[in-house]
Amino acid sequence: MRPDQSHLLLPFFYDVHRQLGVDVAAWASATAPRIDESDDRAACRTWVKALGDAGFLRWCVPSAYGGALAALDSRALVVLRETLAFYSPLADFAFAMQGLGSGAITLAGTDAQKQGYLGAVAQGRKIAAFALSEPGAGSDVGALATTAVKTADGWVLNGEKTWISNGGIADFYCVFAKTEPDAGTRGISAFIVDASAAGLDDSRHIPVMAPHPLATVMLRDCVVPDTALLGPLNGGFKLAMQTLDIFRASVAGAALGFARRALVEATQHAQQRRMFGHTLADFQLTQAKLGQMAADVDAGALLTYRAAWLRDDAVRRGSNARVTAEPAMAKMTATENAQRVIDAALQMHGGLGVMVGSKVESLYRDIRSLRIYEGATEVQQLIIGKHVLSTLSAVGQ
Ligand code: COS
Repeated sequence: MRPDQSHLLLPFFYDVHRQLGVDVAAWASATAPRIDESDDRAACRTWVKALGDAGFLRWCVPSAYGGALAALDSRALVVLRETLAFYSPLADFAFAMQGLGSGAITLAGTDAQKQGYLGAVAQGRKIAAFALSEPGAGSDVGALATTAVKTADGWVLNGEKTWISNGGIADFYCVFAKTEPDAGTRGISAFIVDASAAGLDDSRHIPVMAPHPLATVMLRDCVVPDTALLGPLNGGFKLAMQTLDIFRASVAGAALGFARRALVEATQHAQQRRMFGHTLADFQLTQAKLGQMAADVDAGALLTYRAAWLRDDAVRRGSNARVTAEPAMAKMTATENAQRVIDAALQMHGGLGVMVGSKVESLYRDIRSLRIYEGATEVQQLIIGKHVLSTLSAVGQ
């Protein structure tokens, strides 16, 4: 089965993205290993190795450190995630977390930090994780309570990180901690913490409805050297937000992959399933439903490609202007629309749709967390709302 990739002809994309889309679809449909995903952690490790061996993880880092292009390219991330997600949500997850977990190093690392981690990420030799959320700080990042205290030799970290993707299998974590506990978002710094660091315990696995490696990470008097500080002291909140600005558009890409797959499954089912002497596809009710689903997919897709293009164009022009509201719009719309599209596909399948093991049943579980992680839909609404207030009030003056 191959996804329809006619959207790659849109002017948002260059030939490098078009070729990438074709290559990853060919790999995922024919060459990629068939992986037993019953153990999510073992399967994710296998996917990271397979994606590394195939060269696709090179798109997660810049070329100076073993990557595919000079700078991290949002459209490439979107194309890769959209295509991988069409075939395997766990392959998409394994790819995405290598990018998200190392993204802050790409954006703000020293040369030594980049040398130490990015090449290994691109080859699949080191597994990366982004450790921001805490039991009391999910949407409200400024409320995080993990502390990093300066000592003569480095830093001592204490706290609890949770909902950490790749927790338990990561080789290193980009940990966000308070270095000035009373300064809110202006008192947070980032650290690279190796999983082998004394005082780090990532053994608490969190089982979820669409299995993927997720854990709570405890930091108890976890000592890291001065060289572990990532980016400016107390600049961690902005670094986290800049990282999310890039990867939120790619979450939208993954949602598109799920939604496109659901649309294919629904269409094929509608053309084969017979009832009342006709195929399901013969009924106007079905045609209307499929029409709505296709439009929902394309609405999410256009916002996603715009967000990725805007960021890549800003990087190309050397602009420091933030691209924040557009990825938020893309993530919100693509994930919410994908949920609706998948629900409609499941409904069209009738009883088969809820049968454990059917593709639409697993997609129904796979899509759900995308509306929550990397900023829930409500957070995206907040970000977009603030942007509207600031830009439209400026227009009115
Ligand atoms: N890029 C750069 N700087 C940013 C930024 C971005 N995308 N977003 C905010 N900032 C800056 C602001 O300009 C502000 O700077 P100053 O202190 O210099 O004024 C500072 O950061 C604080 O911004 P703001 O006041 O908007 O922060 P809030 O505490 O109101 O938080 C939300 C804003 C809710 C949008 C933010 O906390 C968020 O995105 N939360 C969700 C986090 C998330 O995705 N969690 C999931 C974990 S990852 S799986």
